[in-house]
Amino acid sequence: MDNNINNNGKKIVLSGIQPSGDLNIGTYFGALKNWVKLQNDYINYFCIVDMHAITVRQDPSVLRRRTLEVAAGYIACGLDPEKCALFVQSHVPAHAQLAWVLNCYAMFGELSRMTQFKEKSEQHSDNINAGLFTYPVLQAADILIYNAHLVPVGADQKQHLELSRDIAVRFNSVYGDVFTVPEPYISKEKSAKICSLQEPAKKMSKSDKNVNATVLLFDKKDDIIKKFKRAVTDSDTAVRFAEGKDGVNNLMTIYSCATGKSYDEIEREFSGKGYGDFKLAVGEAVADALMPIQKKFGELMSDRTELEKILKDGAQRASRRADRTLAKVYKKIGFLQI
Ligand code: ATP
Ligand code: LTN
Repeated sequence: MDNNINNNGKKIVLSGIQPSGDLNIGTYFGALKNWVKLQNDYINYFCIVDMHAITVRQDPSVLRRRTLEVAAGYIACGLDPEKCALFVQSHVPAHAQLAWVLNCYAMFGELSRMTQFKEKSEQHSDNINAGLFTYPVLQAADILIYNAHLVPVGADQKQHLELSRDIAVRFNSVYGDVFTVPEPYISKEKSAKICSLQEPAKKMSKSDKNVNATVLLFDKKDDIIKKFKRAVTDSDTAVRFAEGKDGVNNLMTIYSCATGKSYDEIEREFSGKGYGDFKLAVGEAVADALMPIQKKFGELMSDRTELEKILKDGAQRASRRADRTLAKVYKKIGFLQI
């Protein structure tokens, strides 16, 4: 019997988002919305991974503000602090402690193959630091320290999840069954990859410098509509999901995420209409879907004491579990216990 499953038969879920930029509809439709769906059926740990964020330069005061905003964003999107431990990664030191140990079980060659490392190295060629290189090891520590069974992420994180599994299996093969080998949970729906509105072959990214490429969770309705109006499409005129129509495909995906309509329904709805009508409808649907989230976010941000209390409680709950795993690992590898 798996001793990580509690009396109600519930397994463990863990995931995280970097406070590296403002939350956008990519992180919402691609990740957060799925976390909300899972929260009743699992024991949940959701963190704000501030230690990952500093692998690229951050302004300290902006990082502090964003960390709180992402926390408020989690709750505004529907995570319930009673059902989930919501916490900041740097508040639970066991993540960094386990990461050091796991560094010694992750290979230079496998880390060199990580596409996120290669992409970020190109984007930040003046700062290819060691933290950027070992980023996936800290991610493995985030996951393995809770013995998480399931890790809900967007499609871009598949490779990091495979590495976490490899590290767990490698460690277990030396020391016995210490870690649960985690499974990725990547939505089968197209929301697993929401793309940039300006370069629709690329994923919509929090750290994109082009403001028209991303729709922020807290953008005003007028701005949302403007951004969709400017979205890159193609020289065809028909709203249909097809190869070579990345821009329109992405807009159809976003519209589908916001309204629950299928691609067939969307094609029928806009048959005979042009891209102008379609873009306006997408903008309005997204603005409507975000409205309740924005309202809740405003309320949460106006009570910082309450937000800090939630994060403190989350870190305590997380630490209790994380410290147990760390103690077991230290013992297994032969660190002196006194
Ligand atoms: P950065 O641009 O700073 O690297 P990011 O925008 O990629 O950040 P993360 O914090 O790295 O965002 O990702 C948080 C979660 O959201 C991950 O599970 C990731 O897979 C998912 N995610 C992020 N962007 C998208 C997207 N455009 N489509 C689907 N899922 C996404
Ligand atoms: N690497 C992820 C963020 C992240 C994460 C995690 C996701 C850090 N630690 C643990 C799932 C589980 C990203 O770049 N999107």
